[in-house]
Amino acid sequence: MAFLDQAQEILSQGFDTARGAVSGVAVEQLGFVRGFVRLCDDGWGQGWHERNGGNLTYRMRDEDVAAARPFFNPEPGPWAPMGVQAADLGRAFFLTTGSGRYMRNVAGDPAHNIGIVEINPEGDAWRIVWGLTDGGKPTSEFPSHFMCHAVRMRATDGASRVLYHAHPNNVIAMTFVLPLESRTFTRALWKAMTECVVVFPAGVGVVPWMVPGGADIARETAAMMETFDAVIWAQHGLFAAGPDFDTTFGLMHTVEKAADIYVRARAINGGSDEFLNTITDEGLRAIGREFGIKVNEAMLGFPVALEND
Ligand code: 2HA
Ligand code: ZN
Repeated sequence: MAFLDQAQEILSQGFDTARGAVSGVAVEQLGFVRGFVRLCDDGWGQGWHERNGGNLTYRMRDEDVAAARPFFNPEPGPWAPMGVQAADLGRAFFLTTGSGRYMRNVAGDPAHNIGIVEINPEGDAWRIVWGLTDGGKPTSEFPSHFMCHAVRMRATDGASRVLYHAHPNNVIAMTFVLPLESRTFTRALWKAMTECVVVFPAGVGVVPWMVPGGADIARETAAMMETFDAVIWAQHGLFAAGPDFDTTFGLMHTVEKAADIYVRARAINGGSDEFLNTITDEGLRAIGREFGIKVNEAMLGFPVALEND
């Protein structure tokens, strides 16, 4: 009997090991996981993810869940309360980077550095069903991601699925010198590069400096995401939302590139923001008309005709 017990134990350990090995490889091959991993690697390549900086989440489609489910852990982890709630994300599944894990390491070992969490029916707790091996947990910014997902999902009729947080240098540098207002940042960025108004026609939100990682910054950021799909955190970084990995990475990239140009233009202008040449508000409106895009009028000055009234 003892021999049989031992044999059974060895067999089941063998199954678990084999299952674990196959699961890692199999989940990694799924399209949404490959897109997620590529974004992490691209962000690292851009220099936006020092040490464990930055994080990424993806709200999975039903078909993503169905494809990954055969490889879920035999026993899900325990429920962990989030300190925030969004009832319409109850029972959703997210792919997420891990707390304290490095973007630099994601491509080399996805199962260790990222994982899939399931949300409880009430929408206020997660549990790990795949990945984040060796005691990992979802990103410390999961509450902010979660609340922003809820808002962007509603604002886009379900289209928004990706939430990306990074620490790009020039966006952060701008938060040292400009008033921390959405309108000021939006105008500076729109006028830094012609296509910005097409890429983020609503503008960018700005959240003043706050302690990261908690429910307070999650609520502030989510409130901004009612209007904007890009929100700057002063002295910290940027949050970007989008329907897929390309669009979301592209948004992060475009905002940071515009910030880079703005910072350079000010530097070669002796630090002043009084530029000799700039894009006018009428120019921004004209781009909107030409590209069939609704530009957020609240960010623009009065039309010339009104100003002269
Ligand atoms: O993951 O970026 O904001 C580390 C962070 C926290
Ligand atoms: Zn951060």
